[in-house]
Amino acid sequence: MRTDTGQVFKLEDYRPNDFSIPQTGLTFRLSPDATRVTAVLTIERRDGAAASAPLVLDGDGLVLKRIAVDGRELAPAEYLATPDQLTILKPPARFELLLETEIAPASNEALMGLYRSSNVYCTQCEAEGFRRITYFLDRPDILSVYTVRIEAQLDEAPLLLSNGNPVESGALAEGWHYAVWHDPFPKPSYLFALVAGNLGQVADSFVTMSGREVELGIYVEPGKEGLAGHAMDALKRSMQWDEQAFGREYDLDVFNIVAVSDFNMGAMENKGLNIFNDKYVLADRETATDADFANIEAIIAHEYFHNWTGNRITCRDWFQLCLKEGLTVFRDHEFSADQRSRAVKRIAEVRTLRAHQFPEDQGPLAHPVRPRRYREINNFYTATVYEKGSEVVRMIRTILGSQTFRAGMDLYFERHDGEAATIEDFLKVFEDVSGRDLSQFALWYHQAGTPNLTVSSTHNPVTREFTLEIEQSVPPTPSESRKRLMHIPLAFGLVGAGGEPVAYGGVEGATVEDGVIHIRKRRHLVRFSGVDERPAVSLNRGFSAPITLSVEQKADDQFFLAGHDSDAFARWQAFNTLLTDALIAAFRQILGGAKPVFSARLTGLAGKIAGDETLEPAYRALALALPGEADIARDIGRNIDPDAIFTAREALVLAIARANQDAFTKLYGRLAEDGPFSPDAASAGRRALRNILLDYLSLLPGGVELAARHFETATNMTDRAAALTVLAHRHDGSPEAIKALAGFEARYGADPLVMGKWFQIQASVPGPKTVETVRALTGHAAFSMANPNRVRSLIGTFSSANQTSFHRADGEGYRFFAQTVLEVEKRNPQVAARLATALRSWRSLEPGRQAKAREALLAIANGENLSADLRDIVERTLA
Ligand code: 0A1
Ligand code: ZN
Repeated sequence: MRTDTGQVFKLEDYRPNDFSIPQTGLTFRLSPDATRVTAVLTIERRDGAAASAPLVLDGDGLVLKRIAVDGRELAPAEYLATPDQLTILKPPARFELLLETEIAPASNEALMGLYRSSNVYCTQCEAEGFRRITYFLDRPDILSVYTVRIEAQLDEAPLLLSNGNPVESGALAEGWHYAVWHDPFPKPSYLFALVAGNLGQVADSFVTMSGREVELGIYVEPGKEGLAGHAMDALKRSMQWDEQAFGREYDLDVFNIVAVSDFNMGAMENKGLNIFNDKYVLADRETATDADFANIEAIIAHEYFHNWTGNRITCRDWFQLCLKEGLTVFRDHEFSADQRSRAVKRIAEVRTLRAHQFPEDQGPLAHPVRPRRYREINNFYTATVYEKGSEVVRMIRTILGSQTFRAGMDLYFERHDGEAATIEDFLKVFEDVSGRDLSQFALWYHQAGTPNLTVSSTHNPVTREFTLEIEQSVPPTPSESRKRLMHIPLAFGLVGAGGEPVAYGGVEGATVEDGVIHIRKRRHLVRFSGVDERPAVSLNRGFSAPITLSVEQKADDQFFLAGHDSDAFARWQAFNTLLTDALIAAFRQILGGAKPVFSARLTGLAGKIAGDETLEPAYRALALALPGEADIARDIGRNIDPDAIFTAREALVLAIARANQDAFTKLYGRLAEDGPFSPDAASAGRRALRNILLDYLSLLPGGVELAARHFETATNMTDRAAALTVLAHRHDGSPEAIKALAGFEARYGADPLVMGKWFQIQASVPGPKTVETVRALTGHAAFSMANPNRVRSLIGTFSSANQTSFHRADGEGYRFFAQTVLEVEKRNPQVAARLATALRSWRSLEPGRQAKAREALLAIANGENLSADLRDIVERTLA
């Protein structure tokens, strides 16, 4: 574990290194406890660097075994080696450096650098893991051409993979063998990868737009080859889509993907050798839900798209992380939108953004999309960098229009291919192709916080003028108390009584182009002339900007838009706003000791939407999924009592179920599966609608039997997991729930990924008891504190998706959590630090819980030998 030096890295301190490493040769002699790494680096002093400058290489916990310059072993006085740094005091201007280090992959539980997962050797080098393999200039602006030789025992590791194209392979003495790989594209060290082990292969090929044939391989645990078909299909569709949508062609002769079961994140875009968390590769109807199928497709695409946005053009430094991540998320979102339903995809994206990025932006961990400082870069793989980063790219397209945006992207690839670039470089291409000034827009990268727009409207029938009064504000965030005014592209529509767009004569008070109001000042009075009747206003259509809105809107208008807005996102939003308003009112009623009541108009509209055959089933399912408890808490903002929120939400579910019992029952019956299983979006949408109807119906008489039948007759994991969730959550402790949980465990006990779902379902059972359940489940045979997926399924779900148990009023949820975070941290600081972010919104709790949450944070902060990762998160959270 890297020691915490407390050092803060600052953007303004960036300067290029005095040296470059044009060539990197690596030889690995693999063994679980003592792998020998020989690095042969061609090093050159850069023009202009002082001749006296020493060469300082990064290391992390390394043991140096040998060092030579141009074939001559160095004397001890000529260098300085610590586990974390190697300094060569008087290096020549151009030389070959030979380094030998010894590392122990089998005991690497942090899963950074070279490690073992189920006896497979694999690597993870982003962000700073390469320095755990050998000493290097481990920073993204050092681009080098790699040649890698891997030696291993043939029976232990018949498969030897690295980046680039295979060059040669053969047998060695005493049962060893070797393979050599060469990657002609200069790359930063974080994209290096090696895999060696015994794996099953699924092979295919792809012919690129210029007619080159690329060999594709997906490698999985032997016996699981049958589960890689969906991933392979998604890969081929991604390759084709990037050619069509962005003109980007694949550039090597081979493209390999390896699935491993111990992985800190989702997947990694190493050049030509993507390494995946197996959760995002393996799928069939029996083991994966529709959500899993969609995630696999999106993550396969994401990593593949990095080949251009991240690999061919990489980041100058880690402050520019969003340059590759925000842009690549935008690309994978567009891919999924093209493959599935655009409207449904957009709603799902916004729900995710609000659930993860909004609380980050509104709490102590808020940071700009391009941060200016960090202590531990691992903690900046955040929803802000990824998801808000993607929204910022989307806004550039909204402002420029699709064609100019594409021209800008073409220029970006042309101008910066082979370089390590910055956000300034990225913005510049769009300024150059459009002739626009994006300097105010650039604040989206530099300024943290979610902007808010307050909007009110007036209509004057005499002057036939319709006026929108719009005011922007950006709330203060840590270390940024004063904010500058942003450029916010606000897509809108004026909707007439029949649902048609309302025509207007002219507009004054703001630039309005193609249905977008460009907000640039603190306050705009936008006046539309020639408007006879007061229209309803549909705002932030398509979620054109990642902001919050405070709109003075009559409930009548909101109901009208929920039924008639021609923009599918805005229509969904209108209904969601009605639900949120009703839930917040109910929350207040409960705190005041009253029983909540809901209008028949609202519960009736839920029924209407459910049965509206003009809407896609997936869309209807999303509309019926009420705002989550955490969403409601975020909208309330302060003095949160999670129990009252839970009660309010349950009351609304019941009210909707009761008001629509007959219609829901009939629709549920009609949606029963009739044809063969398909994971496609339309079939998944029907399952989603049927499963949410089950959730409602399960609260009515006969509900538990219905859910048990749904479980028993399920022919796929989506339906089975949905029914199990309903039984466990809504009928906790019932014989049906107990039987289903046991049946699921008996059936899937030997499948670790599916058992993850079983842990997840139980960790999210509402109510105080779940703390004890989760504590007991940490002792289950299928659970392991060393496996990130299992830790996330059980502990991550408990802390981020169980409001009533995690936030138990007596603080027991927090105490258990703090202990567990410290236990995970001993092995894997990165996973522990990410877990700990579950407490980031502690200040919005009511005072009693707030005090208990703070105690838990202090208990973590007082842990012994805290890693840089965890210390950074707890200290910022407490600050
Ligand atoms: N670049 C990857 C994410 C990633 C980041 C860090 C990792 O280290 C543990 C692993 C993966 C992506 O965006 O997919
Ligand atoms: Zn990425």
